[in-house]
Amino acid sequence: MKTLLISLLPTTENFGIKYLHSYLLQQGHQSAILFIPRPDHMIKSILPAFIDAYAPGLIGCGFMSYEAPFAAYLGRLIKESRPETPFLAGGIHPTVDPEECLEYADMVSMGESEDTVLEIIDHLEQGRSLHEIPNLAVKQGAVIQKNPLRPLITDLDRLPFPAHFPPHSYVYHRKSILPMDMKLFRKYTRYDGKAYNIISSRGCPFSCSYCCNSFLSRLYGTRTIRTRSPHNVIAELRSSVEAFPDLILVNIHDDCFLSHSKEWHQAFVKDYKRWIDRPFIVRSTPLHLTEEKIRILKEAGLAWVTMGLQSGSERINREIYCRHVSNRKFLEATGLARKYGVSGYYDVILDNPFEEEGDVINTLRVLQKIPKPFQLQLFTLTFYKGTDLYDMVKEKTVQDADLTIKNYFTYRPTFLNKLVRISPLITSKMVDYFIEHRKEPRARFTLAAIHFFIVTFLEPLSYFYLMLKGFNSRLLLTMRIVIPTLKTKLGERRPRVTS
Ligand code: B12
Ligand code: SF4
Repeated sequence: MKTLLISLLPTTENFGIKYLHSYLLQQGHQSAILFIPRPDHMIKSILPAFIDAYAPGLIGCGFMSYEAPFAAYLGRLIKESRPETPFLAGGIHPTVDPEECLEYADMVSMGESEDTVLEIIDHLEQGRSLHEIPNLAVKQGAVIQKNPLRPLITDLDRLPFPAHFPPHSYVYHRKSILPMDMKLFRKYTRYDGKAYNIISSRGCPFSCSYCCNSFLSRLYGTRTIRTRSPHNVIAELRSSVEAFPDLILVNIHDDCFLSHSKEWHQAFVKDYKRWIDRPFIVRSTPLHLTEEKIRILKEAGLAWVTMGLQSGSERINREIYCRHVSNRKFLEATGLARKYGVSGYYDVILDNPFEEEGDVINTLRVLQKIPKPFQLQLFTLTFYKGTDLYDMVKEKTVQDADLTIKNYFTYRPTFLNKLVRISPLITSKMVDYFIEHRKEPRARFTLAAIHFFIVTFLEPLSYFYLMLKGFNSRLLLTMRIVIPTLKTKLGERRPRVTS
């Protein structure tokens, strides 16, 4: 039986869908992926014919919350036009809200789903009932039945590698569904497909209240991190650089790559230098970034590290975000990144209704102390259903709390938010001046002008400089990734049709 997996991500870099696809192919099933990077309603006129031609026995769609309105549209479209083909929803949003998804999906697979999808296919092929399959949520009349979850996969090495350019894939491009070719793949993959994305572990040592990990750790009753062996990770990377020698960069998406043990990193680094030898990017919590680890990783090509400050108010971090990291610890970690020539990319959350003006000023005070140069990644606080913070806001009915799913990057253009944005590129004295004179029209006008200049001209230059530094001043290498990066950054800010 054939399965059609649908991805709604704006890029082809959908780990969940790729893992499922590789698993089904490895287990001897036929599977295809349909990427819909620019969802729009024109698909209505061509999707049913595509389904007829491919003739899947199961259609699965994986999505996040902001993609849910379009997933609902697709679900209804499939129900109306091809009611005989079951529509399965999976991924983080259906895991958090199976009830909502069952309004347009025949079934929902909650949580990690490799073995669940396999079991569904087996049951469909044998004409058996699906109702007892672990992880599945189904509607029985008006009642929703949620089956218990199967244990999380502990031996991640048993899973096949997710393909960079998956075989049997199609893309919705300019009102047509086309077989994916290299040109289309590059168009719809960040950095023109020249960065290889990989995950070496599942899970996070933290459980921040705004993050879906707070939901997942409650759902599974554990915060254990499951890791692949360094050998298995290197084997995946080796096969990818052999197949795509023009890969420039490796982007490691683990929630906290530095949570691996020192021994794990040592084994990884030894083979990485020998076989892969390309700059790589990681994410970490400040608590896990130690001198020893960053030194080991820098030697192997660590170019930059993404880390969260989120707020410079320790009260907010502790009481609202449940992040038990002091500002001192965060600053120490930024100092280590600087010391070892690793570029820093630091996350800050804005527009938090629990924050007062003084809290945002505290954030500015911490930012003033980070060794320059560094880059900020600013997010508007989004309350995802299922997270601890969402529940907290609902309970307390906090004023100004916008519970809709917003574009992450469109934070409010307030005076202090703008000051946060430009703070890496102005002097500490200027930050002091703007904080002190924040109510005065002259300061407000000057800040608006400087903000415009910095965002338009200086930020791209600073980004280029940080990349050059992270790539150990290798100008040619930096130039090769600059254009794809600019395209990617602009693309991430493009508004999307989602319903
Ligand atoms: C890597 C990652 C990305 C990658 C790739 C995303 C992807 N879908 O693969 C990139 C960088 C593209 C990304 C982008 C964003 N991300 Co992101 N991302 C993650 C991260 C850290 C890991 C996800 C992952 O790959 N895990 C490993 C794979 C194997 O697990 P999985 O995806 O969960 O898939 C399994 C199951 O969910 C299920 N499943 C998945 N798909 C399907 C489909 C079917 C049919 C079935 C049955 C099952 C199924 O089976 C899979 C295998 O076991 C998660 C946090 C987390 N820990 O989950 C956030 C997370 C998914 N991201 C999130 C967000 C908000 C975003 C952004 C919107 C934020 C932003 N920066 O703008 C963007 C959106 C896209 C854009 N505009 O580009 C949120 C989503 C919250 C929500 N409720 O929607 C998360 C949960 C983080 C958080 N804040 O809590 N992200
Ligand atoms: S450290 Fe990052 S990935 Fe981990 S729970 Fe916090 S926000 Fe989520």
